[in-house]
Amino acid sequence: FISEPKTVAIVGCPFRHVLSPVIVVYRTDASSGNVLISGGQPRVGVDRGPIHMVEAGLIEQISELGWKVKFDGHHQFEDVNANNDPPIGILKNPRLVSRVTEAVAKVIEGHARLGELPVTLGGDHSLAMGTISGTLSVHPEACVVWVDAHADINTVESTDSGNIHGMPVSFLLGLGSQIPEFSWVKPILKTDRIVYIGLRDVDAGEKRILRENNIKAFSMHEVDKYGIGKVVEMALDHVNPNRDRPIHLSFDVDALDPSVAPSTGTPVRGGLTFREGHFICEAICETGLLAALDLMEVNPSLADDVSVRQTVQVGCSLVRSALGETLL
Ligand code: B3U
Ligand code: MN
Ligand code: MN
Repeated sequence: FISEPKTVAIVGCPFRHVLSPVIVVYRTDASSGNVLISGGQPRVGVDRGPIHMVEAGLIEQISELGWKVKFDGHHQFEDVNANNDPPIGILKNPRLVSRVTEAVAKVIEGHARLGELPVTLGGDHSLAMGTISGTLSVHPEACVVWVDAHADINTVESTDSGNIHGMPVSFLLGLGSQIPEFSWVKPILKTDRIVYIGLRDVDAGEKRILRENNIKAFSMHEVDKYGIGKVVEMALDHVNPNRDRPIHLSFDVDALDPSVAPSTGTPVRGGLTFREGHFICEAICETGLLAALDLMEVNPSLADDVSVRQTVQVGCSLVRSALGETLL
């Protein structure tokens, strides 16, 4: 399904619908003595992660691996007015997220139809609603490998945060009550066509959803128990038993341990090592079935320069591993 000359299309999505952990200011209330926490307002808009990755030389690096690379600039989202977008229930910026992800879905679909391999740089993981919709509209038989600290499978009913980056999988599966603003998202993903690797911060409601729908997940516990090699093999045996389905790899950089990828919105300790993360990408590359790749949640807006550089470098090297870079 990837045509000759083998072409990667870089889809830069510098979009974030909510700036997760905001700079927190602690002060003490004079009368009560209580510590008050005042965060900045969640801000909506640009995320420079994808811009950093391209500036770090990602396009050239992919070319050196023998790919033809298409990149005509990052997607522009600033025309969307976040102020006209009141919450629906507690979902934050629902119209904005819907418009952005629908646009991304069309872009990914276009590249997939041309036989190109779309590599989407995010940006927050709500974007995967778009990328996976795009992939599945061209390759309905495709499967999804979702690498993340989080399951991102909250429904409209189960979400506590209202952050849509914690929900894209439920939208793709058609779980939970449907909201008209997202009617373009078709429930085209089947519960046995997605598998998780790296989970360690899963909400109680999400655990129930995973269990009730029999969705296969390899948490960090299984990575520790079996080793990453066995986990990837078991994951692929589940979603791709005959190794004949196209694979959409959606990689949230927060799957890696924060010591490896510190510059991300919701770091969770106890994550994948540098090598475990790369092994997943290398092993999926070796199948020859990679049809689309997301590298999400690189977030330079909070961390210091050293952490940003480290995370951007790791992001680029994960992409290279998925596209054929080998150690020997
Ligand atoms: N499960 C929580 C936290 C979370 C999910 N994804 C991220 N954070 N990045 C939620 O908000 O749904
Ligand atoms: Mn995620
Ligand atoms: Mn995550």
